[in-house]
Amino acid sequence: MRFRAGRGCHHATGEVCVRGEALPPGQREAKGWPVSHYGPVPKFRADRWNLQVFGATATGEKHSWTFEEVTALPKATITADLHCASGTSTLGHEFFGVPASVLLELAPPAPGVTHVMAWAEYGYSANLRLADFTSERTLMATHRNGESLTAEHGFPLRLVVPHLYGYKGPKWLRGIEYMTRDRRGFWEERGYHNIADPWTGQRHSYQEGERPQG
Ligand SMILES: Nc1nc2c(c(=O)[nH]1)N[C@H]1C(S)=C(S)[C@@H](COP(=O)(O)O)O[C@H]1N2
Ligand SMILES: [Mo]
Repeated sequence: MRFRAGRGCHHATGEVCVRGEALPPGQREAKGWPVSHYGPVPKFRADRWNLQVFGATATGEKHSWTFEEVTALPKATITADLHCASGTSTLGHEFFGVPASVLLELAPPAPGVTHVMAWAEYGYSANLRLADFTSERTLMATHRNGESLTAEHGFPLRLVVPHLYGYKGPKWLRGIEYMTRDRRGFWEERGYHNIADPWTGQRHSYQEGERPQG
């Protein structure tokens, strides 16, 4: 077991874990920043791109931002590790972008919203409990380590949910759907765990009965 001072995970509640391990159980550190996703890398077209918030919004209306408008939104920096459920992790990314809290303020959910679906190009999706999306470290990243995201890593916008496995963070993010009940996303429908907490090893859907779902 390796230890690294100052590292720790954050639960959806924002509570800091007492664990000091660098890596969640069963993970090994990958060299560099490998690219991993299903399907092709989409081409970015600024004139066709938008970010939408839809579903059960407080006003009942759909919200939409152009790329220019997203660029002008308030930004923040977080340091985060990425943990792929297949067992590799990359550590210490500095992500810069729009905190989920900014979006929640600009486009608030209706009172009955319990979950969100994060949508990407080509229909990739990941469902999150509302508490995971509203976590203070959840961020829609435009930059990593001071540079614009590359196409392979999600340019122009990528969701980062540091306290969950990587499949909960769509690259090429295009939409947030507010939901009043849970629905499984792309990998969640294909045998991956609905919650995806790396610190308790929630990789597979068959584990879902094993622990309280928080
Ligand atoms: N749109 C989209 N986003 C995605 C995926 C995908 O297949 N499509 N794969 C996810 C998975 S399983 C992981 S581990 C991370 C990998 O991110 P990286 O390629 O930047 O390392 O992207 C996530 N985001
Ligand atoms: Mo992954």
